[in-house]
Parts: sequence; C-alpha cells; structure tokens
Amino acid sequence: MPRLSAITPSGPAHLGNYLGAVRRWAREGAPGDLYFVSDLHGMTGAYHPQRLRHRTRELLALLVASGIDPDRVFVQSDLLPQLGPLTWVLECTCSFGEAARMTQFKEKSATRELVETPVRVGLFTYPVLMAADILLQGADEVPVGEDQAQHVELARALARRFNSTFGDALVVPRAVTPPAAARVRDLSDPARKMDKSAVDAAGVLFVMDEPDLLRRKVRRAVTDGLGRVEYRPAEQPGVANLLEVLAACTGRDVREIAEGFSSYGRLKEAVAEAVVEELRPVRERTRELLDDQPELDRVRRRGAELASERGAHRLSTVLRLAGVG
Ligand code: AQP
Repeated sequence: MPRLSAITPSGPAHLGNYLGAVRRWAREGAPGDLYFVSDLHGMTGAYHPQRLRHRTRELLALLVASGIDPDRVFVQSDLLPQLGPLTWVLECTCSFGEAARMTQFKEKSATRELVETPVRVGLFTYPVLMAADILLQGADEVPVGEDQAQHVELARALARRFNSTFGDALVVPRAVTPPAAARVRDLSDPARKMDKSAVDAAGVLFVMDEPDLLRRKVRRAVTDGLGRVEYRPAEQPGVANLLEVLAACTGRDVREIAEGFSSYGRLKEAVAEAVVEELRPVRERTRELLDDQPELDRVRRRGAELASERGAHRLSTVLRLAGVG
C-alpha cells in the first residue's frame, strides 16, 4: 500500500523543502510511494494563474530531477475529472461541524482576513479535497507534520463513515510522522521557518537560485553579537540554523561542525559552498527538464495516466455505492 506525499506550488521550492522533504523522498522512499504537486491546494488564497502553472511545472521537474521515479509522480489538477466527483461525495459525507473544527482553517482565515478579503470557501473545504487526494489513490499512510495531521484524521473519519454507510470501497488512511529531518529556518528571521510564500525572499534559499545569489543570501544571514560558533539553538538561533544546514548538506554531526569554526564569516563561507554544491546537480537537472518541454509533458501525461488508473475502479465503486453516476 502506498504512502502519499505532496508539495504545494505556493511559491518556488526552497532549501527547506529540498532537505526536509524532496531529498528524503528520493533517498528513502519505498518503491510504491506516491508524490504529487498539489496545485489545486495552491488556489485557496489569492494567486496568479501563470505563476501557479509555471511553479507546478518547476516542482514536477524538481521531483523527477531529484531522483524520484517519474511513474510515481503526478500533478493534482490532472486528476480533476476524478477528484471533482469524489470530493463532492466526501463533502456530502462530511458534517459542517467536522469541517469547521479544522484548526488550520481557523488560523489561516484569521490571518488572511487581515490582508486579503474575502476568505475563500476553497480554504474551508480544501481538507475534503485533500481527503479525496488520499482516498482516490488508496494511500494507507500519509506522512505529515503536526499542522496536517488533523486533515488526515478527517480523511480517515470520512473513509470509515463512507464504508460503514454505503459499503466497503475506501482504504482507511492514517497519518504517520515522517522521520526527523532538518527544519530549515529563514536566514533573515531564524524565528520563522523558511517559507515558499515569504513576503521577503532575502532569507529564503530557493533551489533554482543561481550560486552567486545563494552565496549573497548566506553572507547576509542574521547571526548575533556573541561572536562564538556554538550549537545553542535557543540562545543563537541564526548560528544554529547555519550549522544545521551545513550538517544536513554534509551528513556530519552539528556539534562537531561547530567546533571547526572560530568566526561567523568562515562558517557562512562553508555553508554557502555546501548549499551551492548540494543544489547544483538538482538545479541543473531541473533546468534541463524544464528546457525539454516534450519530455516533461510526456512525464506529466504518464504520471497522470498511472494515477488515474490507480483511482478509476475505486471511484466507480464509490459512485455506484453512493447511488450516482
Ligand atoms: N523550512 C522547512 N524546513 C524543512 N522542511 C520544510 N518543508 C516546508 N518548509 C520546510 C517541507 O516541505 C514539504 C512540502 O511542503 P508544502 O508544500 O506542504 O509547504 P509547507 O509545509 O506549507 O511550507 P512552505 O514550503 O514554506 O510553503 P507555504 O508558503 O505554502 O507555507 C513538506 O514535507 C514540509 O514539511
């Protein structure tokens, strides 16, 4: 049974997405695992259509360039003909109160109301679409962080309810905690995680940034006035973040690394070079794929075909049991 993971094109992929997710998927994924670019989830707030399309392609290329089996990768919107009806069936299985309990909606809608009105219904219902993503593919495990665990619980509840009300059709998924990975922080504000949709990109190292830009961003990383290279995340969050990045890129122990540096300047140089070398091959392969449109289109079509084949029988059973279609 597959595990299902996704990445949303809410911005260009950054070093955190790469070290914390994509690289791990490529290195540690089991042969049956599935990955998708969740472009429909990127529409729940204000967005720019061309930018969404471009970032979706770029993320698809990145996943394949990172070494994930292209047959296990797809773009969410390519499954709209199946996700649409399944989402509707699930929305008619989900109570309003259940959807309204999603804490991520409460948090995001509160923030968005301040900067952008109105808050979209899509932001409210997207956990049901996420349930459809999971249930269509028959994924039994969904590796997610704490912020998404409640959504997987919803998918689990909806699958159970559908099965017990209408008949067995859906695999009941569960959230699993992914193995601990680097949590990369914003270089300009180490109190925050590195974020695709950060308003200020100065502290975000994007996978597709040119080496010189990466170096400049690392050189400007916020540290502190203590002048001591030690791994003390609470007292020296900026320095600790740089050390963690270096550890994740080199596979070395973070405390051991700290002992080798006496100045922030030297540490930053080493971090910059390690990041440049870590990202260089994947950036170059992503670029090659983006430049080879027929090949990327072929990969995308095949991924979509395989993913929709995986879901076709399940969807028709669901519709039959639900009395429609
Ligand atoms: N800073 C990070 N460090 C380590 N891992 C990270 N991930 C995200 N940020 C970091 C991991 O990347 C995967 C895909 O994430 P997503 O598309 O669901 O985006 P997100 O978690 O909401 O965070 P982003 O990338 O910063 O995007 P936005 O701007 O949309 O919030 C996940 O496995 C995530 O853990």
